[in-house]
Amino acid sequence: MNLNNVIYVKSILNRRDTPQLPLPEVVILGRSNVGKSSLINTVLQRRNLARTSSTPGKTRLINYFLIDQQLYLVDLPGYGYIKKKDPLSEKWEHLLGDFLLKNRRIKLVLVLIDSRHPELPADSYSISWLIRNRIPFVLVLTKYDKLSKRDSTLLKKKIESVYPQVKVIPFSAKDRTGREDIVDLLQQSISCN
Ligand SMILES: Nc1nc2c(ncn2[C@@H]2O[C@H](COP(=O)(O)OP(=O)(O)O)[C@@H](O)[C@H]2O)c(=O)[nH]1
Ligand SMILES: [Mg+2]
Repeated sequence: MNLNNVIYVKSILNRRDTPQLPLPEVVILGRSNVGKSSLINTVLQRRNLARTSSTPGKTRLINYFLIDQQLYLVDLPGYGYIKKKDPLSEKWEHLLGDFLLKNRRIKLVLVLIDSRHPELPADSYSISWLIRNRIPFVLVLTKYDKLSKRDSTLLKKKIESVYPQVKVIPFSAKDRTGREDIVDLLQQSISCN
């Protein structure tokens, strides 16, 4: 799969408007500002691909990118925009949950967690929700460059002990730590149909 061959497809509000092609999907989930757009741009080596589709007003939308006519990379709305006060609201479950549960083409969810705030209730909630619903996911620790060497090692160990069965990928859009790991996951997700 050629990661340089990528196009922005569309932004949708409703699951019914998902693109027509029956391709596998890798979905990106996380709070607003956690680094979703930056991850997409870093992994696909495009400076402004993700931002183009997340201009103000489009933040509640589900953004679709098509890689080499083979895989959709899907940028979900950040939790913060769905409900500001209570991320554990029924609304989250309704909007994102509906999308995640009823979309059988999802191969993997990348759950983005800010390395500096690894224990936010909203993130723990999403993780237990994914486990409960048996949706495959990995944890991506974003902004890893912001931690000291010591803190980053401690954090990775800690996350791995809290979620022993889960793959954990330290990631930085700044120094591109973890990019190759995510590229590998994208490649794998098209080969295991
Ligand atoms: N230092 C650093 N900053 C980052 C990283 N990823 C994102 N940011 C910054 O965090 C802010 C939010 O990133 P963005 O990708 O827009 O988050 P989104 O709302 O989840 O799409 C921006 O100011 C980014 O420049 C990273 O890996 N390292
Ligand atoms: Mg964004």
